[in-house]
Amino acid sequence: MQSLGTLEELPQQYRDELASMNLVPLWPSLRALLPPGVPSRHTRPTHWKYRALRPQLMKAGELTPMEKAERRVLVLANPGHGLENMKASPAIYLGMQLLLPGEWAPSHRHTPNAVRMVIEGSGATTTVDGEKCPMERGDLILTPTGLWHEHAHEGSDPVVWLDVLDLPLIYYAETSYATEGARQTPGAGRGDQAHTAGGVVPAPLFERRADKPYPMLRYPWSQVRQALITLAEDRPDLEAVQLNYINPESGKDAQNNLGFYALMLRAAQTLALPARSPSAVYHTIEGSCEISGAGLQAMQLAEADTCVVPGYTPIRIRNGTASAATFVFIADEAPLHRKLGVYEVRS
Ligand code: GTQ
Repeated sequence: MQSLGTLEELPQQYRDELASMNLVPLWPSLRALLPPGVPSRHTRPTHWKYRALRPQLMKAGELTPMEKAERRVLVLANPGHGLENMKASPAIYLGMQLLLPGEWAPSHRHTPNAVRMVIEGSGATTTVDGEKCPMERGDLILTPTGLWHEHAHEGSDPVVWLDVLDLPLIYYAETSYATEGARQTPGAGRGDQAHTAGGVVPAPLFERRADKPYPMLRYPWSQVRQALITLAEDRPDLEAVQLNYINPESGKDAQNNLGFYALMLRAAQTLALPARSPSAVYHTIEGSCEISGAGLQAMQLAEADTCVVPGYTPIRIRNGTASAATFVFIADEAPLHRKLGVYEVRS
């Protein structure tokens, strides 16, 4: 490939004149902007161990009362993006949130889309758009763009969950903001009861329900786990036992920009995942696994661990147990890449 002229080759006076006119020559930066064949990525493979992180989160519970935090979160920041930028990947924000018994995280709504993957504890609820969604381990709760949400905890032990937001993308687009609101009065519905069986949806007066853009707000782990096991038993020929969290009314991704999946690794299974353009986050709901690949230091994910892998990286994901299934929650940027027209799978 032809090497191009550098900035240093240009007379200083010319460079200064261009800068004073808010002009920049392209050619010294062209190869960095459009590198040959594969993009440059800031995202570094990064592993956050729950066992190491948990005590620091509990310490935050002692140091900072809810009134001073609003959301008591330790952000899982990718050093490749600079910790202060609080990104796991270009479009994904990850946070570990703690709610102590009796606490309440006040109602607000914001432009970024969020989901919660519950890690431990029982008895908390997230009220989303007036529906009080129970939060139990492994549940996925959606708080899509613009919907009011608040968290409360009536149980007896700390509750911890993983927040996954498209915040870096929405912030980059200069569209990130929040509005504070009054405590919601929950109405009917707990986010999951209208769509408990696959293939059927509520049909009031035989019309297809279309009034809510996000009709399902809670995906109970007990049901998703059973669906994975049933699928695995029914289809021993399937290589990947994986489910996509979707909007049951539209059949599209559950949210606009990030994709969410539950993967079951059969006992002793190793799965090869091809290089794809999106960055992806892996979180072990149950069990353990190893994620490895060329140029990637192997990451041993214990239960409740979380890691991120940059795009365009082929990986192998191996069940850490020979005798039991491992269940992995995955979040990626595939819906965004499809909308941008840059989604790619390389074999
Ligand atoms: O629970 O609403 O991790 O607004 C970051 C921003 C959680 C939340 C985060 C938020 C929330």
